[in-house]
Amino acid sequence: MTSRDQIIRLFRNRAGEYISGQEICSALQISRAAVWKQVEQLRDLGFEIEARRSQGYRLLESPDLLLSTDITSDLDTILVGQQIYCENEIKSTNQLAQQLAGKGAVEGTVVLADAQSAGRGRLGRKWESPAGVNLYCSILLKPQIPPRQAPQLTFLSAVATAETLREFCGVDARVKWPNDILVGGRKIAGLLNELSAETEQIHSLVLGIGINVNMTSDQFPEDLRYPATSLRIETGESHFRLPLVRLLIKKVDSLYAEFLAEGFAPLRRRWEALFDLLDRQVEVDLGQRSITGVVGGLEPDGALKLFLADGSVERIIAGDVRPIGM
Ligand code: BT5
Repeated sequence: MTSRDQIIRLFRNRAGEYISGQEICSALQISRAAVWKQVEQLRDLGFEIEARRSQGYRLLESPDLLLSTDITSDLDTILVGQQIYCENEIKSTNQLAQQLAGKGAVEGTVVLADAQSAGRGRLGRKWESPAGVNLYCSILLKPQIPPRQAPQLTFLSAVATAETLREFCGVDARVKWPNDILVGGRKIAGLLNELSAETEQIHSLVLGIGINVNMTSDQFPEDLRYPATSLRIETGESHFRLPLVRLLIKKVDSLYAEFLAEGFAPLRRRWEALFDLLDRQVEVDLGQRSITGVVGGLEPDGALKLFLADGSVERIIAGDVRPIGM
């Protein structure tokens, strides 16, 4: 732990109390001048710290920063979040997670960034990633499952994200097949899973999760594929990202443990409970052609089951699903 992390943890553990300079010196094993320097650096980051000559230092306010020391404190997960990287601005958290995987990073490693300069969507699309307002998160997994089952874990990040948003602030987050998270029909989060595998074995699977937290309407470009929203737009207030990311990490951890122990079935049930197009008439854009039918749920492998008017059943592996008559 760095001196900065230690001092933050000390302040957090003694919320509202003055801590003497001497006590901080001995806890961190640094000089008084170094303590002062640390305090100044924290102030530069946006921490409000009061200093009183006879009593010491007291933390008054913390900024909405993502610091690994805060995230890991009493996190109590089985696997996810044992190692956490919190970056300022990087190209893409998925890209860094893949690089770390190549260097042998442990399963469950989490990469977070305050901003992304080249946030990735699917099929080479871009993910808008302004600084300080949203969550950009990648989680490295190494499941011992055949690569053809890897798409099942797209449903894991979808369920984790939607359940997290619902529990965090009560928004009616829904899943859209295969991997968007919507509130009131508007996209609040996007998911991008990236796989590195050979025929028989998965090397790494990076779950990329982007959640619009405090983004305001004027921060969205006009040419988005679908209407977009954020937690702030939906709830009318801004939210601290720290408790949100902790909840998300815990959720991914418990769902992954459940997936490893019991397979896809429980995840599929959870996903279907968050999917509001079940039994609905939809149009599916397959690229070259579109088909219409009634949604019959998920197949065991994650494909979407569609009942067509002629009585046949179509399995959709990839495509864009839109409800008809909404
Ligand atoms: C996605 O792609 O929805 C996947 C987005 C994954 C982003 C996360 S952030 C952490 C991790 N690191 C990364 O580099 N990526 C992941 P797709 O379904 O292709 O949607 C992309 C489309 O959504 C774009 O073409 C825009 O039209 C729209 N879009 C872009 N930014 C958005 C935003 N912040 N909110 C809502 N819609 C957005």
